[in-house]
Amino acid sequence: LRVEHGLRQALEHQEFFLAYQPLYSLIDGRVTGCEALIRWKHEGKLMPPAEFIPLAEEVGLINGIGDWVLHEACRQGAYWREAGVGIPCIAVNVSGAQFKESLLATVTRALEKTGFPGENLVLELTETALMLDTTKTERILLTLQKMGVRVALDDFGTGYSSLAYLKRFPIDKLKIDRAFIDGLPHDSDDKAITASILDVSRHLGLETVAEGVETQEQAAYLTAHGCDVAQGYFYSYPLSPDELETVISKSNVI
Ligand code: G
Ligand code: G
Ligand code: MN
Ligand code: NA
Repeated sequence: LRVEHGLRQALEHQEFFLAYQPLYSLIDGRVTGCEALIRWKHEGKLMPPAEFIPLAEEVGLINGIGDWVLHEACRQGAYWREAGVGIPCIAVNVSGAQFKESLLATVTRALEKTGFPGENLVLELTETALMLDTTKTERILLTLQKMGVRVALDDFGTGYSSLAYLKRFPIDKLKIDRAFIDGLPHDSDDKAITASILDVSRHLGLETVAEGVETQEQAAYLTAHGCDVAQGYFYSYPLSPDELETVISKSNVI
């Protein structure tokens, strides 16, 4: 209850901020973009989003928070473009409730207000979100596609009937859940699952992003099996905007 109360005031008191984790091309090593990750400093301590995001969904605060996240990521992205910092795209996580209720309006407003181009925005959705109402989902995704906004399926492989979604919906990227990256390159189940996802992805013409890459061996396995992009502590932790700028200037992105 105390946390819920804190969460209600957090937007007002500007206690949220975003960290940005860079994504690396496994083909040429450049930074292809970053994922925005919300952070909440509550009573002097960082509260993990895995705890407060589900709470925010439960108590009806997720739309307000999601709205803030999108505006802030687009504001930062527009600033980076203006400043000549080459960040090809910014990925933003969208929760299921937000997807259903207010996503299109929020995205439209955020892009208009900040001047950030839709082509530089990626939305990370989960299979659970897409499952809520497939007709509505299809309509939302087609509208996003018209706006140039790309969609990544997050935590891929942990949800339901993943392959049916790939066939039905306009999706651009798959993010292989880090649960499957963990055991690479030794665990035979993880190897089989990862290789299969990469295979399907290639045949469907999707970009594949591996999450939670923590070792050189994992990166080598993924590169050898045709994964396009990697993200994880092996490359970089989530960073402040300033730290990300430094990484970008070293990685030499156009
Ligand atoms: O950021 P980690 O750094 O702890 O994130 C933990 C979980 O919280 C992940 O599943 C991530 O997708 C989710 N998450 C992080 N930032 C956001 C956000 O801005 N919005 C939503 N809906 N989820 C987020
Ligand atoms: O579910 P989603 O992909 O949005 O989750 C992103 C989460 O993964 C964030 O909590 C982020 O901090 C975390 N993360 C990013 N890289 C790594 C990694 O290499 N290892 C682990 N364990 N977590 C990671
Ligand atoms: Mn994500
Ligand atoms: Na994930």
